[in-house]
Amino acid sequence: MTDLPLGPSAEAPTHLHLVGGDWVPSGSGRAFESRNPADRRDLVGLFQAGDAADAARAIAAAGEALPAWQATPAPRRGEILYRFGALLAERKEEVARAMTREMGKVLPEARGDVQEGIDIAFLMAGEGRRMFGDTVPSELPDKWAMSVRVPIGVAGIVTPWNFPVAIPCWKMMPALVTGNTVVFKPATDTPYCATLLVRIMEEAGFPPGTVNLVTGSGAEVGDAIVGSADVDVVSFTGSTAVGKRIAEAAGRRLKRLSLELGGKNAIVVLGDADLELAVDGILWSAFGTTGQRCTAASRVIVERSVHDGLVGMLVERARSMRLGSGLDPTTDVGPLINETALEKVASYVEIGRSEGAEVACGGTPVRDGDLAHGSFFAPTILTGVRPMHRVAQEEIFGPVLSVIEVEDYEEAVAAVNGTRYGLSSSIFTRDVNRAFRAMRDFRTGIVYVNAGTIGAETHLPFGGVKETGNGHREAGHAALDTYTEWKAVYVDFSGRLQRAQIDNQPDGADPGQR
Ligand code: UN1
Repeated sequence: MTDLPLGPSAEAPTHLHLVGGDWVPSGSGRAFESRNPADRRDLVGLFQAGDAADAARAIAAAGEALPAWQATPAPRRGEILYRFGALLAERKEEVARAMTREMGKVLPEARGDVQEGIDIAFLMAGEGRRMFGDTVPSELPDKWAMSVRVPIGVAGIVTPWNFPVAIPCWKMMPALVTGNTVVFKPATDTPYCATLLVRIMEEAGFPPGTVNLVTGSGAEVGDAIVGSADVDVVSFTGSTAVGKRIAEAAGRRLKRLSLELGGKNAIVVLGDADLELAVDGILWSAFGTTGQRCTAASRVIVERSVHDGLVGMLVERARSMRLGSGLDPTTDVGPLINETALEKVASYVEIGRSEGAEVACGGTPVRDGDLAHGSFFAPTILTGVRPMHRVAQEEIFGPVLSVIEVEDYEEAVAAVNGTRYGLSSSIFTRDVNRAFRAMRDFRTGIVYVNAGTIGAETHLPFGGVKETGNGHREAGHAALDTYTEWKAVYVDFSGRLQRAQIDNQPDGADPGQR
């Protein structure tokens, strides 16, 4: 992100912040550009380089909107989510195309990203009429006991660029339906997608101040949101390093925090697997979204008996994958998000080589012809990787797949679990007993059998163990836990004082009176 003085641009529209229902410029007087990663000559737009004062104004607006929004019955709030889901469905193609242009993923995947936003909107709209609590018997006669979910307050939503619609929706939909108001800070690589999304939310009827948008850097806007005493819950998806910093800042204020962080996801291929199917699953998981998913497969752990055959098939298919603009229907793999990402990916290939891995295909940026103006990197397969090599341990977030050869299932499990992350994992086998063992043994928040590591559905909990997060889950009804407090309510209709744990015991007398 390079800051520019803010002024009208002949080249591209300038977009504003949404604060308390008004579209307003940043007080900073600065702007930043968003460009197409497939062709940097294409300027998508100019966006406000927000600062801490902008964040503070948005937080105040969210706070002001809170009482009315909390007082709105949850089913009514849900109806606005339904309208949003329906509008997003109507505008799916437009939003998907904007996403491909701004973020680079191929159009069918961009449509999938928008669809995930629609799905969570409808799922959470329904929560407006569920949001189950417990109604349980009291241990005392003539007494009622129940628990209800209550909103926490202002939610700070800090999102990455790799799912520019789905992830903000995963976070904002449960936050809003449960009665929180939102300050949304999207990644600086995808501010246009965020602006479109918020405009559609506005059109759906979210009242002024319930959703506020502030664009700008993590250092200025993100830190201001996380550090604010008036933000009650923060949800962040991004790197483990940034997540740890946020956890420290939020911890100082005992703030509710949901973190969705790195992954080093593995696909295990056993000797009895359907290899054609495994190859399809591996390529889709490793090179889909150019490897830029938290759930992407970056390791294949394969039994010796099928290692050479599998590698041969993978390399042949990977070599034939076409790089290009995601808007071109013949493209298999789009660009990386920016040049910094490309340099990081290239450096990991070198690290792999220096550790003794062999580059079986890819390994270099691609700058020929039409690709000269984008950040393209060839789908890369490294062989001869050992489980403790850096390329098998660290998140690369690009189209680099490490192949690890193992002797048997036990060695495969040790390799799957031998990283600091634990998001997604998969096994290809025809042996039902070993499939069930994998479901038990793989220490990840998501396990797939005979499918790749990507493609989670929005009505199941999404998240991981170890340094992938801090124990929260997104999506599914589990997402409600991030954005609500439990309130336990007791109603005594006996008309007399009843002491729990005392008056209902056989020796009901107070020990002090015995
Ligand atoms: C992410 O990469 O952070 O399961 C989210 C999947 C998608 C979501 C990925 N449904 O790959």
